[in-house]
Amino acid sequence: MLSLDRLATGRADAPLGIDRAPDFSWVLHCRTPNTLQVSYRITVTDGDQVAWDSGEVASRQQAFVRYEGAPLRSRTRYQWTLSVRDSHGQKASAHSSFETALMHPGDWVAAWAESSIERAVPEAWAWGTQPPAVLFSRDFDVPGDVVHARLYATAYGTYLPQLNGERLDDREFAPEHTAYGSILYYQTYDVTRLLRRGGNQLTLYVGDGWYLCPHGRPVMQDYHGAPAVLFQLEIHLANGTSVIVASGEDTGCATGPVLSSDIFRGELFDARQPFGTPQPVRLPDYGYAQLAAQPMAPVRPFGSLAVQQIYVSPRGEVIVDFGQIIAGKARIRIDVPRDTEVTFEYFEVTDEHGNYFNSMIADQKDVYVSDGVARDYETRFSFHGFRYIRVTGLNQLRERDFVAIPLTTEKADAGSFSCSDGRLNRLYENIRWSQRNNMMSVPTDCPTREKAGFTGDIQIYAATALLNEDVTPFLDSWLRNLAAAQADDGVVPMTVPFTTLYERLSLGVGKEFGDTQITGIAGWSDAAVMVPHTMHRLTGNRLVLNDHYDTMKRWADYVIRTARERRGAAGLDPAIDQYLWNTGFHFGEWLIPSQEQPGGPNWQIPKISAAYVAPFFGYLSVRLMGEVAQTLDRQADAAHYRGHAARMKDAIQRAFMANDELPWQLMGAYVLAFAFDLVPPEHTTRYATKLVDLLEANGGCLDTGFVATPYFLDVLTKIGRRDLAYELLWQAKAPSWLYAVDKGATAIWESWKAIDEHGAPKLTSFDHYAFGCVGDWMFRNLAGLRSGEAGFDHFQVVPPDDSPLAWCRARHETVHGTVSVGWDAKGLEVEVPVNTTASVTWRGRTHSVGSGRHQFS
Ligand code: RAM
Repeated sequence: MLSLDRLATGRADAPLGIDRAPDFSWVLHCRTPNTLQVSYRITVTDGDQVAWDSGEVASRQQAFVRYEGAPLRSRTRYQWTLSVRDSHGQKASAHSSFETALMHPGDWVAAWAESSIERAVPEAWAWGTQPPAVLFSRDFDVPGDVVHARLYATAYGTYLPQLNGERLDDREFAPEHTAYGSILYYQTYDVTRLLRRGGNQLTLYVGDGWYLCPHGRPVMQDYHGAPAVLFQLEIHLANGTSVIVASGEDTGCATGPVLSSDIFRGELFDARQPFGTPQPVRLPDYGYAQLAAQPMAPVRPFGSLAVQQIYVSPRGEVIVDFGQIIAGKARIRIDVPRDTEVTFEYFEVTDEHGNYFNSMIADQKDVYVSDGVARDYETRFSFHGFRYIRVTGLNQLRERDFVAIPLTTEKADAGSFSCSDGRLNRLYENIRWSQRNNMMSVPTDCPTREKAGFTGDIQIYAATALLNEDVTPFLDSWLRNLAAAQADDGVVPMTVPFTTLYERLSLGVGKEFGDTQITGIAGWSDAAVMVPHTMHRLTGNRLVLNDHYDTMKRWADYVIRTARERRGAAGLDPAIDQYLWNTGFHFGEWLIPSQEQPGGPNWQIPKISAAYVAPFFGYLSVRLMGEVAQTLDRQADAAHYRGHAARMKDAIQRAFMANDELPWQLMGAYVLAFAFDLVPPEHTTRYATKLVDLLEANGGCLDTGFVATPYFLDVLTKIGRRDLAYELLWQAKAPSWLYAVDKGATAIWESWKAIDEHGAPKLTSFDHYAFGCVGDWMFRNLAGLRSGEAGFDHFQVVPPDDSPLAWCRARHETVHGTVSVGWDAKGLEVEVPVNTTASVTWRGRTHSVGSGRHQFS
């Protein structure tokens, strides 16, 4: 029997608060083997009005089907019915729904309410100098019984909403980190249950968040530096009437116990401080054009962690250890006399003796001052990256008084990996933790020092991210922000959202490279093309290519134009140079381990390695742009970018590959040359030998940084040395993945030698997902599970026949359902979801299979 489930709108189950044409997906189940979908039909209705009838569409598509009906009306719950026919003539149907929010700026009647309380100008990075959080409040009457109520709300700052003293849900950091100059999300809440007949109070407690933080300040015109809220509560009563309660002149503002709130560093909470009498607000006209309904799930707690041990360090510090690096906060029972000041300092690793170690440029700290009342305290407007807390001011610490609460943008789990080597399993767990810890509203580099949406980091990590979790809405949201951050000339900044800190940094490093304006960065800005391309490759999502096509194209055009118009420093023949992107600032092969130096980045590396990183990545972006155009059937563009990529490849070969070795004796140069298929056939053997020589001369350890590491193991396989790929993965000397595991890492380190042989930590991040990119290779080459060119509608299972492992299992939740692979000495078991096919290679024979469970021995 055919059945349907997981009907999703925008990858979510019956969401509230849609303001764009949504896309639909579903999963089919059927015990009959070899089942494919033959057609689908979607009808979307609003009461008895049909808003869209797709008609019967002969197609196997079961995800990313976009609504194409009548314009959607605001505040409407639409029902949708799906009917599917399969290849055995069976039919099934199912229903779901979604609800629109405010589709038009004109739907907003609320006025912006801004705090009138004087704000001291905070200092960047100085803990405790940010002004108090502001409580916006509105008292109102509900003149009847409530049948249905929605709150639409947002803020400049991050807000915590409560109705009659109760939190509306468990989300954190609304309205999320966005390119505030053009995008500000608003949230939709079902508050029916929390309202009562008669007097009610709505409050929004607003901390500085990203928007108001001096070191997170957005790059935008008309920045306004005060907390402000916009809310519209729409209440439908049993008597058929409705009431709107909106922000405006009846909103008051006051400060209270949060005396300083800094999302990067922590907060100062003085429990003795009551909220003041509400003051009138200002009513600035910030308009509604920037508003968009939050298009993805919120940041939420992801379970909780108990204390593993509390100990006194050699220096006499009291340290609470949760055994795992997380990003989030702690809930702490505090029961101390009035006026006692308690300090919580969060950190990732101890020094080699077990003492507190601050690996960051500033503290991560919360301070609580007691009013004498026992309570559970948790920071409201900040999060920290930590495994340990150093506690001062509390006597008699009890393990049960501390709970760590990991926070992350909520996403459906989409993967698992396990094998006969426990160290690889730990590596995989570390990857999962770093992924969670670095997806707090936007993909970040680390949850501690910078909390920044570095474009390079997610470019490197996107494939692994997609195999582990359903990050589609999350990345799609980030790409909207990327588009907003893209400059008129096509430049994509180093971070998205772009903040003034990174704007200054970009201008500063640019000067070193002879530029007075911000230029695109190879391997970082290329995220504009590479992230959507990777999303399509792993999920078959054509919408993402369509929706972001202009951004991608503007980026590829920037590369082409920059190469043509600017001559590089090497003095190459202009006929060649015009196809090489070889000017401007680049991070290059960022963090090559042998070139690292104590105390900060080695800025020589960008200079040297940019000479190949920029032309190679420029070529790749243009080539991928050609593929994207082809996928979308835009033939003229496809021919244009393909032709251009061919000329770029030819120029690269003529400029750098005339000899039997590359001009740079860096592993990364060879890795990328092979990875991007740039090596001329006559040099393949020689370059391969060269790469192997470099690896062997380095004691079998990699010496690649950010941009080449993701390709290293694949390149070794490509040159016929899978044995060396295994050696690299199983390498335990630094630098290597397992070195970190052996040193007790519980997340992925930023630097390969973050902890030295003697256990001494460096000033670096211990929670950076970038090098976790190896997860993608592990799925493909240890488990042997590989997507097709456009998702898993046809995939491959190719367990290695020379694996050092005794067994391996992996699972991936595709848009079609669960794919799983498990093999050991006895045989192979593969699960192929309905509406997919697979080719399975086992013990030298290839089998074509359809849906069902298959065993091979
Ligand atoms: C560091 C970040 C990030 C990297 C940049 C270049 O500060 O942590 O990982 O992308 O620099």
